[in-house]
Amino acid sequence: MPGLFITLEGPEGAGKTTNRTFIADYLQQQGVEVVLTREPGGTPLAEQVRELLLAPSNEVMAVDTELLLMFAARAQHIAEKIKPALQRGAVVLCDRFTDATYAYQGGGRGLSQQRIQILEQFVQGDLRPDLTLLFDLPIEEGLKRAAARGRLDRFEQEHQAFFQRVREAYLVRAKQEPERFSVIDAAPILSEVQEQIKCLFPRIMERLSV
Ligand code: T5A
Repeated sequence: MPGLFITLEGPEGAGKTTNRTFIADYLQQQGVEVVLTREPGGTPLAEQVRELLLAPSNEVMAVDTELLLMFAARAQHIAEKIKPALQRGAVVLCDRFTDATYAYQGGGRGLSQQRIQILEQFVQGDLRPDLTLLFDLPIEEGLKRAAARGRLDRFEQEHQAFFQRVREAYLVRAKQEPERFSVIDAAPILSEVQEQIKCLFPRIMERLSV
């Protein structure tokens, strides 16, 4: 497909949403069509599934239910928004995608990679991100930032060890696919984080002109 699929990943409060806007501003100044989106969510139906997934509840959600809902939302998101945008030649900037499933449902919840891979292939076919920015930072710092915004969602109520496993799973994936991943140190002040991101702009523009 002629467009470019860029995903932003990382633990809670890492700065993905903040920096997605920063990247979009730069690309739009270059005359590039940018589609901003997120997971779970991104379409009206998938946003409804997001509500189910994030709402704190007294009923414990089975891990397989959580996994299937993530991929159900993703199937809708890909069909309705991501693929049409990529076919038009747009840059899709997506806040979380399937690496989050490997990190949270795999690393965090302990589901096997093979189970996730089966659904990834079923739902996505050949679709994979072209570039993934992993915003990495100590768990305590990210949770502090997320907590400062108010009420915690179902995931944010997890214990520290869960997030530690999530962080580690992300870092393992980044090591396995160094061509696709760029790891950003998300701990410093925002301007320093954005200096690191700026270094990626030539690479993104180059990919767009190929
Ligand atoms: N999930 C998702 C799964 O389990 N499996 C999956 O397959 C998928 C797709 C989604 C949840 O769903 C789970 C993971 C998640 O728990 P979400 O709201 O999309 O939830 O994800 P969150 O990580 O919770 O989103 P956040 O908004 O909390 O984190 P962001 O987007 O990384 O951070 P951001 O940009 O909103 O920043 C948080 C705060 O920190 C400040 C910002 O101003 C903001 O107030 N900040 C900084 N402060 C100081 N220094 C910096 N460098 C800062 N950068 C940002």
